Amino acid sequence: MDCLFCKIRDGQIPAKVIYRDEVCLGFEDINPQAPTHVLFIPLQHIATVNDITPADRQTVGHLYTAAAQLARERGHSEQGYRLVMNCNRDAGQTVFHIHLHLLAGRPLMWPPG
Ligand code: IU
Repeated sequence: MDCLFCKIRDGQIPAKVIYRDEVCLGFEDINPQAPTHVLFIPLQHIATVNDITPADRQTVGHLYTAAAQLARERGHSEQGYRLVMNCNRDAGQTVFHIHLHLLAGRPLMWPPG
C-alpha cells in the first residue's frame, strides 16, 4: 500500500515527529496554516472517516486526547484551538490516512472556506 502517512509512521519519509504512543503519532504539518499545526494519525491505516468502524472508536478518541494534551502543553487551552478531520474531495482531503489537524495560535475563521 502506497500511503505517505504509513511511510512517515514507519520512518521511511522524514517528519518532525513530536508525539508517539502505542496508538498514534503526532507530527508537524509540512505546510502549517497556524503557529501550531500538528497532525495526529492512528498507527493503524484507516483511509477516510467513512472507513472508521465501531472497533476503531477507542483509536479515534485517542487522537483527540493526544491532541488536547499537546494543546494544553503548548498553552492553547484557554485561547482555544481547532481539531478537524477532512473527509474526501469536497472537504479537501489530500492524504488518505485519517489525520486530525490541531490548529492553534491565531484566531481561526468560521465557517471555514
Ligand atoms: P488534508 O486534510 O488531507 O488536506 O491534510 C493533509 C495535510 O498533510 C496537509 O495539511 C499537508 O500540508 C500535510 N502534509 C504533510 O504534513 N506532509 C506531507 O508530506 C504531505 C502533506 I504530501
